[in-house]
Amino acid sequence: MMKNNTFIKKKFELFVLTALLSTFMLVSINAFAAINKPNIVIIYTDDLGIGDVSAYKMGKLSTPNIDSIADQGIRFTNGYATAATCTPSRFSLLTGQYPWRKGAAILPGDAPLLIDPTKITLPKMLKKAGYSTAVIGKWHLGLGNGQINWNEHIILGPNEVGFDYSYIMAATNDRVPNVYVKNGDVVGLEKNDPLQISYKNNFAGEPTGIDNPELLTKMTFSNGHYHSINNGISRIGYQKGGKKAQWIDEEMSDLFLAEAQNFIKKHQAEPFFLFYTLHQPHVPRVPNQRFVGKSGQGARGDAILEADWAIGEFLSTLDELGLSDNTLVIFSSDNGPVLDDGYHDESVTKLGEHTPSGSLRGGKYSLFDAGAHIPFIVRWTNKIKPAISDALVSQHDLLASLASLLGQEIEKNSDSLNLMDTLLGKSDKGRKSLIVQALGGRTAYREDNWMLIPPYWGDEKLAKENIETGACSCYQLYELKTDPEQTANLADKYPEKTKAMYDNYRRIIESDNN
Ligand code: NG6
Ligand code: CA
Repeated sequence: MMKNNTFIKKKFELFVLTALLSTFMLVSINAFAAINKPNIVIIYTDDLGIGDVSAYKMGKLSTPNIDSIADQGIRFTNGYATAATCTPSRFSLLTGQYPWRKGAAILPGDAPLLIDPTKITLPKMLKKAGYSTAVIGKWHLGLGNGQINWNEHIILGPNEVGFDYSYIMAATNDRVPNVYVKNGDVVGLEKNDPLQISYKNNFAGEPTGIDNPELLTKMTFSNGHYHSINNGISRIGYQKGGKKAQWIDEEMSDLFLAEAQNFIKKHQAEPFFLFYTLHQPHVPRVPNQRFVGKSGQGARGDAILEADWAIGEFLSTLDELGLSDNTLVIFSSDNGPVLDDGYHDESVTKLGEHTPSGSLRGGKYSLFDAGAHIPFIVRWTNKIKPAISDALVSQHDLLASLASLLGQEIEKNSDSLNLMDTLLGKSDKGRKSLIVQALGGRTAYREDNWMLIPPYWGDEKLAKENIETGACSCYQLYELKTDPEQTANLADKYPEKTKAMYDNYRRIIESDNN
């Protein structure tokens, strides 16, 4: 009996030891994984200027939650999107390739998928490294093959270029279709009310902004945006049917936030990559009632406060799940700011002293610096020391940088540079040069602190948007460090510098990198 008891005791001890050991090993493996594979979240706003983020201390809005990312991270003062408009910037961020190599331009809502599904993308690379991947929010990179039937499952979209999960608006909030698409299916569509989309002709009997102004109950258009009406606002393009599936703008921010929170809750036990692409402050700016009037700057300011709040809630969820220390958070915007982008929404009249582009010249669409010079902040709590970096970094460097962090090989792609040490604050060396794309596929060239704008003919100003295009029949050369406002064109003063930069710029443009 005694003997038997000892035996059982021994066996139990062995069991406890084994259990402890395996728990220890599991914890170690997790800790190892945690060090090597941080979760990655890119929080990406739409048309937010560098001066809109109060951490940059340029404007008059207060964005405490975005600022908190900067307080704990590295705030880049020379961070860029590759373009001054949405589709090209997003294309580059996801593919690591310059947008003009692909002729990327602002897409209509029924455009086919722009990204080649056979090519490497950021989410594909991360999937290979063992990540669960999702895009939640604005897409604007095309869907399908050009012949979309919105009532059937849509093949060719985020899920075909590396995202395990997608919950998106197809294009922009001012373009049809005004519905959400979840993993290739329109959400909430009813069989007896099919959705039809056209960018050519209206559907018989459907009201439009131009013909039925009495139906524009929320805001009126100032430029374009006079086609189909949804939620009292007319948009670009025609849509018919799918009434139950049509979004309510006031609910969009909360919905994307809830989706983002759900995704990280669901995937908290594994490495995840979330591309959280907020729609603010793109037009039409229709924040939830909770934010209306809160900025004193009209709908644009209110929409930014709404976005900042959502970002705060999202960061709190990371905290509550105990994930903050193991999550690399990258905050940025797809292009620079614009005030009147097609609707009367008091963004101009109530702007006051606020400066969305800081002291930079131009804005969204422009070849001048405010077009693509955007807020860019990287946080990895307790891993990187809070700092400000003046290094030149671009969103399309994330592919090569994160691939290097995770030991992933990527196909030869000389557009995307590995700047991981810089992004983590271990180096202050950025890229030497960068090409940025403006409206109409025009490009400008930055090298060190110099910006060269080659000659372009055409309007010097977008009249409605009140933004300088940067077009001039002359060469323009600016020194951005001493003259960030781009007031002094030094091309005539430094003809050799101008020529040398032009040659370097052409060399990149002509380089074969597809
Ligand atoms: C422009 C729209 C503008 C906006 C932009 C795309 C007009 C007059 N203007 O053509 O409102 O939708 O396209 O913005 O229609 S972006 O941020 O997605 O690039
Ligand atoms: Ca944009």
